[in-house]
Amino acid sequence: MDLSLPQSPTPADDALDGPLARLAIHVGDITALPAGLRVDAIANAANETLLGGGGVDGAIHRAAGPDLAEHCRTHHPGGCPTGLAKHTPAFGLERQGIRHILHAVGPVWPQEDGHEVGYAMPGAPTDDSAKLGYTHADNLLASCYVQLFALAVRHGVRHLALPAISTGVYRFPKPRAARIAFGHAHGHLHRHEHPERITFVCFSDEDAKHYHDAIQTRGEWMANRRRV
Ligand code: AR6
Repeated sequence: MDLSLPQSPTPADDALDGPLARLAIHVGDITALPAGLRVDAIANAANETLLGGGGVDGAIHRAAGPDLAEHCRTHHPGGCPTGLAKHTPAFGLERQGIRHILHAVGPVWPQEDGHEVGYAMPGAPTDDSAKLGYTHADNLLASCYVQLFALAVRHGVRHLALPAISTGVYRFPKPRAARIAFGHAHGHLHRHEHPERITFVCFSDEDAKHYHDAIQTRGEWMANRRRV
């Protein structure tokens, strides 16, 4: 299912809304995207080994086949530190027109004794409506997106599909992660011609709602975030 994004009703919002035409939300499996979307690169929510795991990482490794892990072992023997991203070919996913996999390692949302300790910076607000950019995890997730977009530019990607990095096993709060993903995608598209399109791939309608909420309320939170 593809969902169109809300467009600006007022000219005053044009600067904010220009890149919206190049953003989309798709609900489904990132390893089985409709051919009509013409996605040529997908991002992976990897771990630091780059050798595969569960969740979207497991699905991508299964769809790409064993050559992917072998390539990572040979070309990225140190794996990838959290907050960075690495490029590989798409191997078995090339049958679907995908040429690149961009593997980002998102942060684990910190917990101690079962309690969230994500808002660690002194003076930071303590709920999820708080300004973005006050936690180390915010900045590491933001860094993933910056790195992914830089790799997409370097490899001439035209249409990049992004999963919701860190929001599964790594427990990053989903509304917060959607704001970070949208904010950085929007900022990148505002300044760059490539990729031409970015699609947020959500595994459920509920996950897609976090992106819709982030976009609809962007006027409230984008001005207040702490830029990194
Ligand atoms: N297509 C699209 N989205 C998916 C798919 C899929 N096939 N499968 C899961 N999701 P996660 P993380 C969504 O756990 O939190 C792995 O073991 C899922 O609903 O895949 O960054 C790695 O090896 C969630 O919203 O990634 C790492 O060890 C989002 O993808 C660790 O998990 C991310 O969930 C990374 O954890």
